[in-house]
Amino acid sequence: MFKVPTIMTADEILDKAFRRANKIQVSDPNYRFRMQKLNSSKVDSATSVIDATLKRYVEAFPSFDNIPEFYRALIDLMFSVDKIRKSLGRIDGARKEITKIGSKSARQINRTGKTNYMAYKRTEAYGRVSSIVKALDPSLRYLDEVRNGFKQLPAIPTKYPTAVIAGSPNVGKSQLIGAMSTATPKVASYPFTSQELSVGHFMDSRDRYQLVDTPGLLDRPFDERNSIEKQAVLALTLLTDLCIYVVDPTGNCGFTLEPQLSLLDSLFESIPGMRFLMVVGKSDLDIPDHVDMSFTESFSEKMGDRYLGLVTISAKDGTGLDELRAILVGSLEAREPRLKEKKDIIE
Ligand SMILES: Nc1nc2c(ncn2[C@@H]2O[C@H](COP(=O)(O)OP(=O)(O)OP(=O)(O)O)[C@@H](O)[C@H]2O)c(=O)[nH]1
Ligand SMILES: [Mg+2]
Repeated sequence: MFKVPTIMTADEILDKAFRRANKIQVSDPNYRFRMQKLNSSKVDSATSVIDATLKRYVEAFPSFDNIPEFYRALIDLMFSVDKIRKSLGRIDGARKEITKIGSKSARQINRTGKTNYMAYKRTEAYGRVSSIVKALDPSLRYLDEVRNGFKQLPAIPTKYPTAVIAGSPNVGKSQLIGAMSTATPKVASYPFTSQELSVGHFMDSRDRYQLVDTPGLLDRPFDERNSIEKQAVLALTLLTDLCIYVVDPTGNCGFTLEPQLSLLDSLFESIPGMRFLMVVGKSDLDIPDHVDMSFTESFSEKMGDRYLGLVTISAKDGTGLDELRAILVGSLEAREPRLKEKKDIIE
């Protein structure tokens, strides 16, 4: 999604530049002019190659002010936006300095009559340029790592109204995303958690809506997470402020209601601003008699306007899915402006 070319090391850049310069041939019957042309062209060629190479790198990186917040947060998590910016700044500064050295040296070469001095000026320029490029090596290597990291970013469009799906393992999250989606949900990888996200879409008469399932991220209490995972969860809040919380009261998932509700509690406490829509699933199965279904009242009280209500569904026979879609469409339209990204980096 961010197309950045492979970034060469300092030595590779210098090799390329000097190899190009060494191939230069000039013709002039006059020895002095010939030497002048040869030395100034070599300096010019070497510094232009370096300038063009570094410029291409700097321009290939996205401008972090213009990318969706979700991606900026993930990149900041994997690397450091500040360090990337500084590295790019250093490279751009070096590039300008090298261009200056190139034109100044070429001018000096073209002004002198002494052929020894011409060669000396060229060697001197090479030396200065080499040490500047060599000093960039750590920045170049860092940016190449960042570039490789870009490939791991999950490909999730940010322009569609989005809801994230959470709930204990086996409650039916994947099944729900499949039943709601118009096409087979796509799977995207989520950096550092080695988790995958699955992304589905559905349409109402006008717009496209997006559902994101996060296996392994929102199915355990937040406190049991390491800090990377916590931040990964928080990055999700830049994508959406609506969470579909799936509860399975039938016991089919292997959990009673109690741990499922305390997970919801933990997500509510730890993800600021997230609104929750309770989805009670597997309605095609019987709920055991001892299960107390009055829990919803306390949630509605506790969560206030962050509680969007309850829908009973079955992903298996389709019960309640239309109602669920209608509630999502209504609630997502009222979402915060910050979540409405103007730009998108996914086609
Ligand atoms: N009867 C019935 N079974 C369902 C329904 N939804 C899901 N299941 C079953 O429940 C099991 C778990 O469903 P998944 O959709 O994989 O659950 P999940 O929440 O994605 O599970 P993890 O990804 O492991 O957290 C599967 O065997 C599904 O067939 C439903 O509406 N009715
Ligand atoms: Mg699943």
